[in-house]
Amino acid sequence: MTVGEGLAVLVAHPGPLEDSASFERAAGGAEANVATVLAQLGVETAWLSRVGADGFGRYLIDNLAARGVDVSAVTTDPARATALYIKERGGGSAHPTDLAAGQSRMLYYRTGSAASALAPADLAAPAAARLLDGCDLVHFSGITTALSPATTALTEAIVTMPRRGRLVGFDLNYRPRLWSGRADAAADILARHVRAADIAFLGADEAGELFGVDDPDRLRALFPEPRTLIVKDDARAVIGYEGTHRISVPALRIEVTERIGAGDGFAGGYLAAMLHDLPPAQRLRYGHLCAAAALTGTGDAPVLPPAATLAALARLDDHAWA
Ligand code: KDG
Repeated sequence: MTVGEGLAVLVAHPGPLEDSASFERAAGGAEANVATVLAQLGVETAWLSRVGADGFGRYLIDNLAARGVDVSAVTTDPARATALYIKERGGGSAHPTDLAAGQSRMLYYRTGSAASALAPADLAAPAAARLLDGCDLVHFSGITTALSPATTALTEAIVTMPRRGRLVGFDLNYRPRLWSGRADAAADILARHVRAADIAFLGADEAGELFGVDDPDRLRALFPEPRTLIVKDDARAVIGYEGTHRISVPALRIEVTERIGAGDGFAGGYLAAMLHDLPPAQRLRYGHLCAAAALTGTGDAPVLPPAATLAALARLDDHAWA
């Protein structure tokens, strides 16, 4: 199960917003994206969230359900709106812009959204409790933690509630803008979540910004607790620490269309391979491949190649990947 906010995404055609006359609608939100990757990779997956009683909320529910995600624990809140963000993309404009081709900017319209009211009680609601009972993994990210004091309480509850054999996956996803007014608390709270997780994903750059450490081995020394710590040094490699074992798989060299969603692709690919009991190197390769699927499209949630193609690519040995 993944827990977090879904957002309607309006992807602007390349160029600054003043030049964008039309927008393509897509579904986003870190944990929703991870859920779609897991479901595409054959993992029975549910998404726990809240949406508004509006067209974007219905769109998100339908979009995830169509990709095989169980949405029975999504609540509709008539008093709040579904979150929205606009993805402004660089390139393709005669006007001066600070965004180069391939770069993008996120403009959030999510303050007070339906999902920002997610709270510990949502875990105890009948549909959620039933799903939690039988699930092997609960995954969320630091975006959910950052949305509001209620969502911080929710993620604290996820990491502290009795596990009953369930694993907890946590992706740091540090978004400074979401912590405004509580910036001082971010490092403490998110470090606690990393330590409490069974599988934690950190971007070296965001870890550097938040914890002042970006070197993978130093990050492992700082966070020895999670059985699995994954440090993504994006352009170069991803380093996975499994207990005392360290494994590094080089990044793929690909032509990037747009970067948002790559981390979710990675987390979903890694977690699916882990839940399918594949060996550690293949888990990291699945992560890279699913991230590549996100990097080569304009949406946030990747559309994956057929399972057999992914499996063959993930089985290629280190020599082929280097
Ligand atoms: O990781 C992708 C997400 O960044 C995107 O879908 C939207 O949840 C989002 C965020 O806050 O960045």
